[in-house]
Amino acid sequence: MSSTPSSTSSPRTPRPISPSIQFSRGFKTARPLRVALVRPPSLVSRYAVAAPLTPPLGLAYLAATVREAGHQVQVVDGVGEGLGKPRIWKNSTLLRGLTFEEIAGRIQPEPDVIGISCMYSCEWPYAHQLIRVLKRLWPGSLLVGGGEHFSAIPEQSLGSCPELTACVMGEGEETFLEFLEHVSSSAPLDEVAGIVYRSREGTIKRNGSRGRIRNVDDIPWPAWDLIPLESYLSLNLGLATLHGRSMPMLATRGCPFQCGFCSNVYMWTPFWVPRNPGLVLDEFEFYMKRYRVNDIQFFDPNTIIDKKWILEFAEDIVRRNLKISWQIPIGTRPETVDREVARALAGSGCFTMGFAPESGSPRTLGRIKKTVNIARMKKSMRDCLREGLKVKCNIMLGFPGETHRDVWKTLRLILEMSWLGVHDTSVYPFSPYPGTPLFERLRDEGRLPGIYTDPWFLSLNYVEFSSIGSCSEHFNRQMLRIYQFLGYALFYGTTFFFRPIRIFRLFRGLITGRHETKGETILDLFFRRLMLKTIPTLFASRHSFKTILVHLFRRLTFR
Ligand code: B12
Ligand code: SF4
Repeated sequence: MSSTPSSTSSPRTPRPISPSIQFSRGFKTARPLRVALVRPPSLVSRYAVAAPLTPPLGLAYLAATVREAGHQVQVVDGVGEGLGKPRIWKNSTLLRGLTFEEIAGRIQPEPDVIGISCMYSCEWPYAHQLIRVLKRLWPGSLLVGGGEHFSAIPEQSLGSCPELTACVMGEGEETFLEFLEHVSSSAPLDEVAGIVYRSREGTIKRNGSRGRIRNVDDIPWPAWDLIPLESYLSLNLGLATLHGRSMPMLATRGCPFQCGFCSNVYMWTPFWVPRNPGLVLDEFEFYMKRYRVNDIQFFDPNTIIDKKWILEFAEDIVRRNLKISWQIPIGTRPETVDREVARALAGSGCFTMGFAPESGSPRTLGRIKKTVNIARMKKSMRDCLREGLKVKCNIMLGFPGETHRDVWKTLRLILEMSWLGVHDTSVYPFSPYPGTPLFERLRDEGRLPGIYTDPWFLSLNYVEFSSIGSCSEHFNRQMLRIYQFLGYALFYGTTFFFRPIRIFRLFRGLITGRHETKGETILDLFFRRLMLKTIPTLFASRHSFKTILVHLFRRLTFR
């Protein structure tokens, strides 16, 4: 499933895949370090309708590996430990989670290494300040960054943040472990593949890249016991449709495609590797007993690539007689999804499925290197709908070079999807995320005004209406907003007009708290936020729409 990109270590080109490095399960360090892993709070636009809060899967994986190697590890989940404490930061941004002081107060004294996770570039302005605060408190600790943001622009991160010692690029487990080994034995960092670091002389150095972990079944399961998972589970938080206590999991790693707006190839290389389906289910069965979960939400960027694999996975769920639901919320590719696969998915409890056509214009698809056949995708959607799956589609508008004609073709696709019976859509403006080929092109052409400033980073977040910019040369941001509005209006207008029963189902889902579609979940989260704003004391954000109705009823009936 993998292909090899050109081999040059320039930050602008995909990193080469070095020969397979065996993940050393059972490795024990001779000199354990005190390691604190920190996730900063979530930052989204204060106008975001609904931005999901999810458990930190990557950090949980990293913590498990570090702990298994014998280090003393602590995780401070700046989101999960501060749920229900939203505040406004820098006027336009909603900060959800712990403040600098609260995070610092939770770190056990004198850590040798503090690892900061930054998954989203829009969260960098806060993470940046947090690093400064932590370095001031513990000048002797080494601060290391990891996650998508640091992997995308490590030199920029180190250059703008002198308190940072190194950035780990890409998949973190092996690289971070090797980094810790070098720190504990005071060995030179130039030997650690996969990092960019500040040398003793103060210069920023990029080491050679590291291959992806091949034997993924050996990676220790996420250390959820170090993370306040119950806070997320009890509030039914996650990225998928609310369906009870849902566990975030990975069935595969990476993606073999190279879309121009996605950082996959820089972060993961175009190498897709599935786990053994039986071991994925063993892990889930463990969670069922340990955390009383009933639903899996896969965080994989591309779960369904191999037909044999997905059929085996679905059959195994049936064979084990697991009474669970599961979801594939991130946009899937259509190649493997046919009627047989859709039937197997539905028969094994899968109930939601995301597709990502992104655009209805073949010209745009070519320009963004989204090698997808729209006719094939519509067929896959139809197969899923016929088997009773709830289908969501992701659309993007405003790509560089996109014309009005391209957008109209996309709007037509949106209408067709609604006509087919697709349940939900998202229509997002294109954002040039660091680490993506389109970002690099726009940056090199000088078309990203205010690049690397805090407002620029903050604008790269959930539907930031106030600062949405159009990267198309053919229409401006006002027009982009109109198109975006049109996209939603066409989709939901047509859906509710031709399928009015869905309006009833929507309200039923909101009232019962057991959702069938992503739209219900988004509205639920929206109501929670609205209530929090209007009647904050009564309605902490932890209450679901159903709980709010019960509260209201009790108040009205003086109970
Ligand atoms: C699932 C997902 C989500 C989920 C939740 C993800 C989560 N874990 O919390 C949801 C739906 C919430 C989400 C939201 C958004 N997402 Co998203 N998401 C993903 C996706 C598909 C998978 C992430 C994942 O769990 N991977 C699996 C785990 C194991 O990997 P990992 O988290 O990266 O962790 C590994 C390494 O990063 C590293 N690591 C991580 N932390 C640390 C820390 C240290 C110290 C070290 C050493 C290493 C390290 O080690 C880990 C183990 O190997 C990625 C794409 C991808 N391929 O990864 C996009 C991705 C991360 N998302 C992206 C974006 C842009 C967003 C949004 C901003 C979109 C928007 N328009 O608003 C929002 C964020 C808003 C917000 N502030 O909350 C971009 C980020 C690009 C960027 N530079 O900002 C990505 C890369 C997709 C893309 N377009 O290229 N997302
Ligand atoms: S957008 Fe999806 S299909 Fe394209 S490279 Fe990224 S993860 Fe793969």
